[in-house]
Amino acid sequence: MDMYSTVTVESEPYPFEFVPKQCALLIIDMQRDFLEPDGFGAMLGNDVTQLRRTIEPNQKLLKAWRAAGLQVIHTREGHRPDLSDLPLTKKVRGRNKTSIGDVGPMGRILVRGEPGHDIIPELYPLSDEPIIDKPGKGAFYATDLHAILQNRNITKLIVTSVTTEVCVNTTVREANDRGYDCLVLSDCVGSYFPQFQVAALDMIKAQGGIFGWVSQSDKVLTVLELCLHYLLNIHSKKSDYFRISIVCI
Ligand code: C5J
Repeated sequence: MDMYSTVTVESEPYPFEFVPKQCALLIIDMQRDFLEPDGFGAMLGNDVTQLRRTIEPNQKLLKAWRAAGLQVIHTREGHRPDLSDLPLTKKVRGRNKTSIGDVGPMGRILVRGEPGHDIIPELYPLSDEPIIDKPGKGAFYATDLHAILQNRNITKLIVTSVTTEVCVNTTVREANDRGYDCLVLSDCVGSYFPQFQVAALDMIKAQGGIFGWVSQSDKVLTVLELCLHYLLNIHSKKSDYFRISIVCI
């Protein structure tokens, strides 16, 4: 078992199989405006603790995924500073006094380059990890995500982060229509609304996994650990072999 073998994660509605090297960890919209207590989400009256509980499991998973040398991709929801990619319908929906593009608690709300639009420091991308800037809820709409996945030979996605019923669900549905299999980790995705968290996960795994699979991060971590142990074993056996050969010479 290594990063090029098929591995299996205990999941619902049935085990999820993937080849680690052909699977990307897709971290959706872990942005300051959604998660921080003085961000846009909190300003609208949402309980950010419902999202913040996902930070720690995502950190653990990200650390392990990076250590295994696997593909990580981050997304951010937001718009151009001139708002030319912001539909008026999205701007005015909700009838809030302050909306997307206006000055909010952390700069202009959901505008690229503003502090609130950026990813939280706990999960900050490394310089070689692609960041997909998306104007919509789905990560495939008006982005180059599909091209990046195709070019890197990625066929399956482990999807995490926020919010479960909005950007995570939309992305998983878009991914389905493009031929990707998705595993969603319940402890790594969050909604401001506990009832939507449950319903959104149920919808993914219903009808034999109509949109994908649902599991927890510890199950993926176990599989990654097994792969890493296997690789370490192989390497230590190889170095034993080399040591013995050198001694024989
Ligand atoms: C929302 C998101 N909820 N990332 N965005 O507006 O789910």
